[in-house]
Amino acid sequence: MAFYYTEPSRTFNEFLLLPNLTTKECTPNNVDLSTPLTKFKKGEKPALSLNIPFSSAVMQAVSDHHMAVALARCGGISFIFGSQSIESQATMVRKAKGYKAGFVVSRSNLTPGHTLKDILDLKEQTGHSTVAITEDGSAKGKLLGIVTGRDYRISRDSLDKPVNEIMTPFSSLIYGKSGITLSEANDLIWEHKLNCLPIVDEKQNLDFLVFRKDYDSRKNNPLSLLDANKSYIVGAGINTKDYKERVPALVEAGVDILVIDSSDGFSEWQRETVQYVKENFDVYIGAGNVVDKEGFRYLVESGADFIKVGIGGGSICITREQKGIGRGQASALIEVAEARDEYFKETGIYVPLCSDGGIVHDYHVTLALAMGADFVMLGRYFARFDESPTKKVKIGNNFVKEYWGEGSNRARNWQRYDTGGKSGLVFEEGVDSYVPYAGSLRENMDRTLSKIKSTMCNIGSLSIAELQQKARITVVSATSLVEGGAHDVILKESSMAAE
Ligand code: RVP
Repeated sequence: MAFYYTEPSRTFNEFLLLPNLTTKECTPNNVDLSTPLTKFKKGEKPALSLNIPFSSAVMQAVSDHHMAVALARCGGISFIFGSQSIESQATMVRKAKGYKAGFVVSRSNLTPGHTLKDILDLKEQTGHSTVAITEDGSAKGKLLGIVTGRDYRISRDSLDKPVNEIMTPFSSLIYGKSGITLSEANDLIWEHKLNCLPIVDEKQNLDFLVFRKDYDSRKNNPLSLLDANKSYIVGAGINTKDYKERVPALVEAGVDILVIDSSDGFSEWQRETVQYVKENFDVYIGAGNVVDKEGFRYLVESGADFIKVGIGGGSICITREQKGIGRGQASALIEVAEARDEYFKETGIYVPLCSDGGIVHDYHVTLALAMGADFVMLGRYFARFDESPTKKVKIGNNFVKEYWGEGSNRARNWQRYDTGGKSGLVFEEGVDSYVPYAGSLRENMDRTLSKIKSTMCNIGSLSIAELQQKARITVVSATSLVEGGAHDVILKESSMAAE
């Protein structure tokens, strides 16, 4: 006989948080939203953490290299979409990793024997106007000079002019020595009015470049999510079909963490994929999606570093209608969080949870965190911003952005939905849609974070862990839902636009 759950499947909309005592030190400025991204042992620190509990969805319409940089600047992480060729996904990862806020591995390099034409071709290709000239033309070769846009005049100089007649030679360069700190490098940049400072080792080999333009960006982004080389931390989605080819290319491109992108992750395919990655690479990997204790256990015991929760709750997702599987996002999260806490008690290993899909209002994020998520994954939210990869179009008097599901005919990401059998998308599990255009990520994220911090202060908690311990959550009745919005008044037009 089938098993019946006694409780209905619930969504975030059906819950509210109750305030606790707010002490005087409990102010939004004192709230710390950092959160673990990878599993860790009791008493230890996770290898990777986020500075804000946000990740952007593994979707064509959401997470490319632009989104990855913009979100990492705010302190979160993007998982660059996997429903593209291995090559183009690896290029996106490389671009995001190369976009460093500090010490940059030089990405435009030539030898003194090249010509002005080569410089111009390279500039066209990479968009960089600073070219390092090294003995062997590599990023880490012996530095012989630097060429910038100020070193040549296209109208006067012949395209055949050799680089060694154009470049500022090493003997005239101001440079820093390997091992100097970023603030020392910045001092040199300011002192000598440079745009770019090369950093070389004791053998004159090029180590990094430090750019003046990055200075302001660093000051304005105190929560930037950076690795030890001051590159942004970048994630990428993979599938359980071509991982043996895709993962090496992504790792080579510098990806920090992978996630298996699947509508239903409770499968032997996922176990095999996680095990393969763990056995062959030194890279972190999340798995999912699951909606119950059994799915959580299975993937954690397979070696996953974090677990993603949610089936069918995505705004563009029609899996529940098409196949009749899924679970209300809140119910799924509550059960999986319980399983995670039990696992922690048993083993002393804490496995972060990502609540994926179905976040509509900003307070849903706070609810998800209170219910045990360590971070959330959002698609619709990010698709609305300038930084998402999709077209902004005007419909009537309003600007909108395109947003489509990975299971739609437009994305045709069959690997995400495959349950074994022939390749290809047999029926759709997602729709193609528009979302209201909302401006820049930074502006919106600042507002969302303010709301989350404010609620956390109401609950008397200064960290996500404290929120999870202290939160008191109540189910709302259908009638009290109405009471929660503006009601029994005639709204002025200016109020209608407010979220
Ligand atoms: P939302 O934030 O509610 O837009 O949901 C985004 C999530 O929806 C994704 O992270 C993914 O789990 C899921 N998704 C993506 N495509 C589809 C689909 O086509 N059904 N679903």
